[in-house]
Amino acid sequence: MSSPRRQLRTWSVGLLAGATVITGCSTAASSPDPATLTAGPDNSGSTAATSASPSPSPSAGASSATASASPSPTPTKPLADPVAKDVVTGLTTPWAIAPLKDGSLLVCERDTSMIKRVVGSRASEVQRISDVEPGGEGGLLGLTITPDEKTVFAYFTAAEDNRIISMSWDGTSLGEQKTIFAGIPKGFRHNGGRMVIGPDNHLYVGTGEVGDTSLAQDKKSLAGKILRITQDGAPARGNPFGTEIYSLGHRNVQGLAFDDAGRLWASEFGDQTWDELNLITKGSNYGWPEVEGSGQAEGMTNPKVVWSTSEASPSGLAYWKGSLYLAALRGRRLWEIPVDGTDVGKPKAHFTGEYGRLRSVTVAADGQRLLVSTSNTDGRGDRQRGDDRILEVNR
Ligand SMILES: [Ca+2]
Repeated sequence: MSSPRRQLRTWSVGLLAGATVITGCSTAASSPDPATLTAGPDNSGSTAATSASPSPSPSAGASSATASASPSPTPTKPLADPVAKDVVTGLTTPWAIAPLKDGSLLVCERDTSMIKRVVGSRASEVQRISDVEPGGEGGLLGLTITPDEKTVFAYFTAAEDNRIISMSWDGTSLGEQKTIFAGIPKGFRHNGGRMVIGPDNHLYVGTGEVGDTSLAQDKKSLAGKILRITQDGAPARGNPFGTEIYSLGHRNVQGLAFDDAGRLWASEFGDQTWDELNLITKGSNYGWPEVEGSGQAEGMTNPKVVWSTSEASPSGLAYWKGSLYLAALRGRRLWEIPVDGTDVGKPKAHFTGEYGRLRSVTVAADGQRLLVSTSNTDGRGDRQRGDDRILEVNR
């Protein structure tokens, strides 16, 4: 574990502008420390946060090798401001992007049930997924592809449930739909849907509590959880409760990303006040509905960052160049959160209001840029010319 001192901070952005929030952390045995940080809506000057670590070694965790490959301290060279340009326009409710090594993209559309391929600036239909029943926040949601690009997974809302299918991918077309996991509760709202393949090759899946808050704490329900399953849909070995459940107490997980040390981060919609960025550990309870944002509840893990819902309403999440990038729907901006081990620096906003609602953010297959999709055709946005679009972000 890294120094307990540095696990005790929750950045607070928004409602309590300038206020300090000090919270407990997931490890009950950690000693409290009066470390304080203040965070306000001021989005300038955050680069210092990434380089302020007094320690050259980010962590002593089991998987720290990748993070500490260099014996010297973290370089301090600040990154240039990110610049965005259109990759493709004219999409309808794009929800998730699966980048391919040849530079093209697979993208799924929530409301059309379609998987499209984007080559250059042109999108064309690959396949309409059958059995999708779009409605409310449901529809064709998650999409991810294995590193060998042979298998595609999709998460969608069907007639009775949310489910996950796999399909083979041969470079041009998708094979037969195979349901690998069914029975995730569905609702008009809070259907979760994000999927990511972990360093262990298992699928990590964010679900929502479908508007029934009690389900989030119910270990017998798949709602309001992060699941960890094999690519065949079985509970992954080593899960904390002997089931598919990896963590609980979530309201509606919308973003999942692994950092370069193999830690899992998740974004989550709050209710009326606080959206969350959480560092996910096996078996931990993230508080909902007992706690929204940070609290003192026994046995519950506090977020690393909270935002007022008007500044975030977070969806997709990606780790790139030492930071997490979080796409904000209602907040209409891309949040950058510097990561240093298990600690985070001051969040910084990019593109505020420029592109409207942002749904997903994914690292391109070559690692050189981010791909960010808008969500202005989802019924809650103001449609601009060209919406919805996928942007390429460079810096
Ligand atoms: Ca929480």
